Parts: sequence; C-alpha cells; structure tokens
Amino acid sequence: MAQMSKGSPSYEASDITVLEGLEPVRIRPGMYIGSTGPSGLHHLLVEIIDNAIDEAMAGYCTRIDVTLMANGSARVIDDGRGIPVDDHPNYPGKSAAEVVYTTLHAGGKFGDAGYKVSGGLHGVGASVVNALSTELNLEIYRNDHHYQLFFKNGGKPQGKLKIVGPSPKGRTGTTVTFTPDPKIFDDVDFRAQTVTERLQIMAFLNRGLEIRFVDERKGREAKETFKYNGGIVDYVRHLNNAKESLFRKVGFYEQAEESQEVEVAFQWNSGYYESIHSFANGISTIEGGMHEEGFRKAITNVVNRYARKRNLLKEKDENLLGEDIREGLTAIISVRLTEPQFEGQTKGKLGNVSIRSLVERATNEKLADWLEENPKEGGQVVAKAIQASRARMAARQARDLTRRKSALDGAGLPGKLVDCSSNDPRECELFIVEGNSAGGSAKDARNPRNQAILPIRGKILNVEKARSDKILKNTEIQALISAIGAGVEADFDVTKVRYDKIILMADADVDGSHIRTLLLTFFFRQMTELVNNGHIYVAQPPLFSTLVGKEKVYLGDDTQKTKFLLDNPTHKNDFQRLKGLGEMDYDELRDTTMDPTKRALLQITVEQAALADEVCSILMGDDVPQRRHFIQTNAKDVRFLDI
Ligand code: 1YM
Repeated sequence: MAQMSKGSPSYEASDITVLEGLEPVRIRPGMYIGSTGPSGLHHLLVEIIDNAIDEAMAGYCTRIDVTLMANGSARVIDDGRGIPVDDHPNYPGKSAAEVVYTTLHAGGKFGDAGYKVSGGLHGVGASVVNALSTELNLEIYRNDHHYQLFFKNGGKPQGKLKIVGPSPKGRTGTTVTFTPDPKIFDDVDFRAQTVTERLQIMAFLNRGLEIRFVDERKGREAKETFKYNGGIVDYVRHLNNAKESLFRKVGFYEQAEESQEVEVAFQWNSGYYESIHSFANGISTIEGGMHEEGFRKAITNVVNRYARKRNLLKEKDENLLGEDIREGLTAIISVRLTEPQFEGQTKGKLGNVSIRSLVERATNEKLADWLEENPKEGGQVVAKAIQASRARMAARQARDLTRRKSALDGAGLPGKLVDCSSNDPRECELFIVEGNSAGGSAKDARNPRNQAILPIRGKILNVEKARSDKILKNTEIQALISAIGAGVEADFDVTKVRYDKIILMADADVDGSHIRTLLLTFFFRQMTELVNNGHIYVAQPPLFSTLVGKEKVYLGDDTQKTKFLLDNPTHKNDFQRLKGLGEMDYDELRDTTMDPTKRALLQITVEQAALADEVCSILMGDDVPQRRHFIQTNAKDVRFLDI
C-alpha cells in the first residue's frame, strides 16, 4: 500500500479540496447511483466494469477479470492501456488517474484534455465509486511500470500515484479493488447471479471480449468465463435456445457511419411473442427509442416488399402488419454513438433521431439482401406472418363476439361466477378455484360481501402454445376475462379491474402446481399490468393442523411442523394432514385462505410470473405430455411442478 505522506502541508491542502469534491456523493448517494439498496451496490461494480468495457470498445482491451473477494471487496482487472499517469493539464500536480478518481467530472473535460474514448464516458463513474467505498486501491500498468494509488474513507488519496515496481514484461492495464462502505449501503453483499448476468450480456455485446468471473467468498466459490466470438448472433441463439426456432440460421447485419454504428442479429421461433432487446453503447434501452423505431418501420416494409415480389402476398391482399411480421421474432439491436441521449421515465429510451435513419437504412438494405440470399428462410418468415395476420383477424372476431355477448346478457358475467355484492373493486377479491367441488366449499366459506368465486375446469389453455384467436375462443379463458372485466391483451385496462386481489387457489400437488403455472402465464402474457401492479396472489393452504387446547393451529409444511415440535416439546396431539381444497371443511378453508386475518397469501412478483411463462414455453409443449420436470423458484414458496 502507498504510505500516506503525513505532515505534508501541500498534501493536506489538496486533501481538503478532494473531500469537498466528493462530499455531495456521500450526502446524496441516491442522486448518483439511484439507491443505496442492492441495485445501488451493484451499480458501483458496473461503473468500474464499464470503464474497462470502454477500453475494450476503443480496441485496446481483450480481457476483463471480475472477482468477488473473500473479504467482501470487488476487483476488476483489464488489459487495456492503463489510465494515463501523467499530470492532468487542468489540474497541475495531479495525475490524470487521481483526477479521474477524485473529481466529479463530466466526460467532456477529459475530452478537452486530449484523452479520447470513442463513445466512452472517460470514467465519470469512478469517483462516485471511490466516494462510496471505505477503501479503493488503484493499480496501473503502463510505460513498463506498476503504479499504485490507495484511497481510504470515501475517496481520500493516501499520497500520490507512485511507481511501486516494474510492470511484468509488456503488461499494461488497470486494476481496481474497492470495498463498498457499509455506512452507505443497506447491505454490502454482492449477489453473484446479478453480476454474472450483466457480465454475460457485456460479453455478448462485445464480440470476442473475454470476461472472467471468480467468486472467492467462502462457501460460494464459483468460476465462469464469458466469451462469444459470434457476439449478438450468439446472444440470439442463447435467447432462442430453449425455444423451437423456425430455422437454424441467425441473421446478422451491421452498418457504420462516422460517429455511429448499428449491429442487428435476428431469428424467428415458432412461438407467438416478439422479443426485441435493444442497447445503446452497451446499455440496455428497455423502453426502446429511435433505434427500435427505425428497425420496426424498416422490417415491416422489407418483409412486405419481399412477400409481394415473390408473390406470396397477392395484389388483392392487404399488407402484413408489423405485429404479424414480428410474431416469434427474437432480435438484438445494438447501437454505438458518441452522445447517446437517454430519455423516458427510467432513462431507458434512446432519443437520438440520427440513429433512427441509420437503423432504418441498414435494415432496408441489408435485411432485404438477407432475404434474397436465404429464400427458404424468407419463405418461412412470410408464411408465419401470413398465419399471424389470419389469426389476428380471427381474434378480432372472437373479441367482438365476447364484447357483444357481454352487452347482451346483462353485466356479461360468466354463468359460473359466484360474484360478491360490493361494487367497490378496492375491497373485492376473486378466488379462482380449481374444480367444482372446491368451488362449492369456497362458496360456503367466503364473505359474500367482498369475496367472489370463479370455479375453473381443470387445466386452462397454455397461452404460450396458442395464438390469440384460439386463446380468445377458449371458454375458461373467456370466463376469466369477463369476470375480471378489464379486457385482454392490448385492450387490457387495469383501471377497470373488478377485484383488487385475484387469488389463485389450487392444491399443493402436481396438478395444482400445473394449473397455477398455466394461470400465471395467462396473466403474465394477456393481462400484464395485473402482474406488474401486484394484483395476483396465490393462496397457500397449509399442509398440517393440530389442536392446542381447543384451538386449531395450522402449519404450512414439514419445516414448520418440526419447528413447532421443537418449540412445544410437550405437545402430544396428533397432526392432521390437510387434504386438497375440495375436501377442506368450512372452518379449515376459512382459516387458511379466506379470512384475511388468518390466511397466508403470497403476492406474485413479475419474476415469478415470468418464470411460470418460461416453464410454459419450454416444458409444456402439447407434444410432450409425458415429460416431467421440476422447477423451483428463488422464492422458495412457489413451486412450479410440471408435466
Ligand atoms: C478496471 C477499470 O478504468 N480502464 C481504463 C480507463 C481509462 C483508460 C484505459 C484510458 C483512457 C484513455 C487513454 C482515453 C481511462 N482513462 C481516463 C482518462 N478499468 C479502467 N483503461 N488511455 C487510457 O480516454 O484517451 C478515464 S478512464 F480520462 F484519464 F483518460
């Protein structure tokens, strides 16, 4: 470690300015990293990795090592040029490296000073990481020297950047090791999965770059290397891996201008949903933006033109819509540009207009070429889009029919719905119950004022394996749609939902789990806002009950039973194993699922619903009814057990 030069007045003077420099970050960390929760913590690591990635994008770095160390710190190593060590022109007496780590600078200043990174941010986040760390060790390998500068207590440099030894032959690069400050963060424990997911995407987006991950923490030791010579082509393959692709090839094209470039990879699968992921300078643009707009517009044009040229679409036929063409499409759009403008609520939308025309032009020319060169695949794309357009029209009819039906028979509620009397959705609950007998007992145990029961027959349709028209014609699904009362798919309006809580009540066995998975997939795909806004719950009836005096005590599972026995060593009464919902008596059902003061409900998160969806898209193909598979979510308490 570099020694602190105690007693040196000039050092102390600079020390104060530095502290002033980074103070705002420690006072309002949220302004710089979003939050002091897990996302903020991981943001620190991402900032440092991004600097290494910038160096890779500039063409100087081929490998990045990320290590979660046993003592809780994180280390990032790159083999780039090393951060410049000479004095920064605007800060006499300070190395550029020190300035990068101690001033809250905008990228521009460094650009002015002659350091140029194409599209890079010149390490703007490095000082923020330093400010929020108890210790940060910066090592630079450059000019055949090994330099070091150590910071403590939120970014205080402990001396100047010093040469501590020679650089091993030819070695250049930067190594940063930092310890997040537990006074700032709620929790300073990095989650390996969060880190590796990010690293994998970075590796996909930077073709050929090798990113190694090592977890050295006790009991969690792990190693993983990400390197994709196919770049985003490999990314598309990865995304479609579990799906049935329409053809083997993954398409790719790219185009560059002076200050911006685009890369697109694409493949269709036999499913019915589109999955377009876009990025700007390696940052995910979850809300889309100009690059996606350009792509969507052009792909619609190109495929229509191609279909007409090959006479797959006749003169009298209407044009295919974009949504028809994008059905089952998996695509990655990755753009790089010098001054990306991130807009929108979560800053996840790319605003640069110039990129739209680049992506549009590239797609118009190169996707058309690809279709010409791959006539077999081109034909398959058009055939699928034509099927999608037919289904779209049939779905419209089915939807109209559902609407007309509701207009005719009064409130339009399904016959088997046992509705509640309250008209205030905020207090209303809908129980979706498997089977008629369970529905019967639920009807007895409910509070008729605000609890409604909808019995459904067996397994509903797997919406991952069916097109819109078929989904909307399914009676069980029609009953769900009209009971909830807020439309479906793009027409779904969450403000019209008739119940605040929609509670899935299925047995704790294989069949029950299967039904829950199908229902969650339906909500995830067709009533997405219901999941996003936390309206979906799963009732979790306990497995055991026992009498303590006259009071019946319920125990969720074997673990709870064991714990109960440990806590109550003198307990002598038997344990009843509760049967399926259909066989529960009035009191049992009320205590475990209907009475808000006693029951256990699990609110379903978007991640859980997405997992159900994945299960449905991978495992529950109509074609493989015999295949059994078991998936357990991270939230131990929902299980998707599937046939
Ligand atoms: C483990 C983190 O920060 N690598 C890194 C950072 C820089 C450079 C190389 C670099 C940039 C330039 C020239 C340039 C940075 N330099 C600066 C600044 N890895 C990590 N690797 N030479 C080297 O931008 O022209 C900021 S970041 F501003 F000092 F140039």
